[in-house]
Amino acid sequence: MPISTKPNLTVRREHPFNAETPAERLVAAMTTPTADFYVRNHGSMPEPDTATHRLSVGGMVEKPLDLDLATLEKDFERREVRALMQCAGNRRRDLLAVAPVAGDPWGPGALGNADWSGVSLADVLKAAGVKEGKGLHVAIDCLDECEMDGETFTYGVSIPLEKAMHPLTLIATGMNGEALTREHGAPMRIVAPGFAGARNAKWVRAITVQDHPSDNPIQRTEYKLFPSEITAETADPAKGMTIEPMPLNSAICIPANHANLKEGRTTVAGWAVSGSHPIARVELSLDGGRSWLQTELENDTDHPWSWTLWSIEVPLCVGDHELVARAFDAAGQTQPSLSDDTWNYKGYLENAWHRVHVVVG
Ligand SMILES: Nc1nc2c(c(=O)[nH]1)N[C@H]1C(S)=C(S)[C@@H](COP(=O)(O)O)O[C@H]1N2
Ligand SMILES: [Mo]
Repeated sequence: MPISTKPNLTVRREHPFNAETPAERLVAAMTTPTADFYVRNHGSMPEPDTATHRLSVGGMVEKPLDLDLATLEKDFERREVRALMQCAGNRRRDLLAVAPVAGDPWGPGALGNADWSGVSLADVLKAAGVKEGKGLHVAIDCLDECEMDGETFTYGVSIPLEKAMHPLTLIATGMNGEALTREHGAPMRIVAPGFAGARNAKWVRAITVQDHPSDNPIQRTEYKLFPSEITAETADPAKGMTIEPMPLNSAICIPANHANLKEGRTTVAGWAVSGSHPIARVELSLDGGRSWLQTELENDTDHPWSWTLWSIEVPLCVGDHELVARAFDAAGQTQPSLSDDTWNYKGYLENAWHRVHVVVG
């Protein structure tokens, strides 16, 4: 994969290609331009022929389907959703400061907000005559080849049928007003708003309704949350919590960590994301969390699956400063203060107060 197709990103790993958005680009606009959108791959980056690519829909359905892109777009109503996509490993770097963790050291840029378009996964499942019931799952199989622990397989995950039946869970074919690009899963991917990036499968080739989660190694062993006392040696994947919804979180995007600033007023800005309730406030502390300032919110009120951007101007005197941010949601919930409280050996779901150090001269 020529890395030059994403020159705006900070590369975390070249093979497979993994790259995040530089923080200052994230707060430049409510939706993240596709050129700036992070990329998270586990294996190869397929480039299926759009004209011949087919999607099969089967399992616990009455009428299995085999669709090409043109039929999908012609036979089903077009749907759009503005939704945040976030890697479960976003902000993992902050956990590394506590103790080693597995995986790439993502900063706060393994997320992006996009306008997705396509068809409702529920409409397709209904057309296939899905048998609705409790405890069912929709397994999604993809084209990219992954390698893990000496095993080669194609990427696959699953989501609960209830999430699959949400009208805004999409088989997306477009992103930000254009056809999906190769990096983001062309010609079709799943967009499950609010769910961890991993469940938003790219390069989808098959959808299967079944009575158990996907048996794919990605679903079985990855993206599981463990308590802090569990290590790589003691972890039993079957006992880990399958990461689906993402937690309340926020981060400072400007100024950058370790920035050198001039004395005077400085703009501090960042993102906030919430799971179940809208963001109510985002606060900034200049004294390690003893007192807090209220930031100005840019809430994307028409789009419940979108993120919130925030900013504040603060006077900074000469010296070293720690800027600390935390968000509250509409249920009054907030983020843990320390990464010691969120640490887990796989480095997922880091949402402790975000801290940035700057030097004012
Ligand atoms: N087929 C496939 N789908 C995938 C992945 C992958 O490696 N292969 N990575 C997942 C993960 S972990 C994330 S965070 C998102 C990232 O989506 P993006 O690369 O479009 O930003 O895709 C998800 N879907
Ligand atoms: Mo991810």
